[in-house]
Amino acid sequence: MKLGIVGLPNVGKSTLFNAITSTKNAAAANYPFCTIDPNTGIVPVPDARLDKLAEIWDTNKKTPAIVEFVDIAGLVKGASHGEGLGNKFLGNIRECDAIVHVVRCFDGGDIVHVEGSVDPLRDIETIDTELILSDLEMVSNRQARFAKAAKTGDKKALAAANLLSELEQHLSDGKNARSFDWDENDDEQMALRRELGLLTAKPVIYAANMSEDDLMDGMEQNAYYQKVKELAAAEGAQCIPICAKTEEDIADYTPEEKREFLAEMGIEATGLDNLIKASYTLLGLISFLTDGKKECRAWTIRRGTKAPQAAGKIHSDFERGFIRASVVSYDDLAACDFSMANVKAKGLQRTEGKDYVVKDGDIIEFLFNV
Ligand SMILES: Nc1nc2c(ncn2[C@@H]2O[C@H](COP(=O)(O)OP(=O)(O)OP(=O)(O)O)[C@@H](O)[C@H]2O)c(=O)[nH]1
Ligand SMILES: [Mg+2]
Repeated sequence: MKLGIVGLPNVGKSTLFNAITSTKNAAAANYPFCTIDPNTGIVPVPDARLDKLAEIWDTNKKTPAIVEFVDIAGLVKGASHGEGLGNKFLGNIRECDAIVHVVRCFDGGDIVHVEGSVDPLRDIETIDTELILSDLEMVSNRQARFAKAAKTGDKKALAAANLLSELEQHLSDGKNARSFDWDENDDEQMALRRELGLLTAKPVIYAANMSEDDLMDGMEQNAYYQKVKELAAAEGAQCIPICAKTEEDIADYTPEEKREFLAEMGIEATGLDNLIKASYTLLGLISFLTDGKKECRAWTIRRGTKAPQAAGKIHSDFERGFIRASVVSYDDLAACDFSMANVKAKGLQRTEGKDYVVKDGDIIEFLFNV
């Protein structure tokens, strides 16, 4: 499961990637198309719950959940027709499961903007249009193929052809595939949707990239950000304010140095951790926790996963021989002052069976027998 960092050239995608991955692996410089080949990085997901458990246990090993980010080249107008290596770059996005759309929300005259001015809504539209056009081409091709197959009386092909006709119209109207009226209960439709791998069907988060000054003055005051936030809200998407440049500068600070820096700036936290957490959620992922002196660990599962399959993440024997799970939610533990005695006294330690749907922040011990 990975997220693609997408946007116009020179808006700060590689800078953000370097900040997220705490590396300088991606070349970030003030000229468009600095990035051509995608950079890939594995990023630990910040989790205060895991930190707290590790502290309580004075654990030997703390293992966070991870998520993968891909820094993709900038898209320009005409990308869907191959402009600026467009087809290659769109292909890189197709391989991702979700999108972080970086939008330039800082002025700064010396940083080149490919369109000559700063206008986040126009920029978002430019990118969306290219993604929609690329999807449209794919949907039209597939529609024609299904329509041909339907002529032989193939009912499935006919249903697919009709669905894709509607989708084709929807995209032609300039709307993205996310907002199409999919029938989530129709397995064949969902399978077709997955198979198509449409760019605009992928979930998206907007990252509003602001200047260092905004970080100090308060990011809410940035008018560009407010516009992006409104647009995101209308789409039901999240918009996270960040200052990629500063994040990159402080990426290799120690936690103490970071705290000092934030205190000096008069802020509590930067946007980066929020962005990583939101990205993880965007992928439909949650974490359950295991704890102990030997190791405290956050395990990644898809939302909706049942206890035996969650156990299988730890070891296939756990799933095969699953008997039951002993579960305490982190929030309950916290509410009991982190005392297991209190948790038990209040009956908050639950025994769950094979149909239990694991929740984010569950601390679990599995009982199994093989
Ligand atoms: N002032 C300011 N400059 C930034 C910020 N983020 C990025 N930049 C600068 O903008 C320029 C472009 O940044 P990159 O990260 O290379 O941009 P990109 O989106 O990866 O660009 P391409 O790979 O060419 O598509 C660099 O000179 C960065 O230092 C920011 O938050 N504030
Ligand atoms: Mg780049």
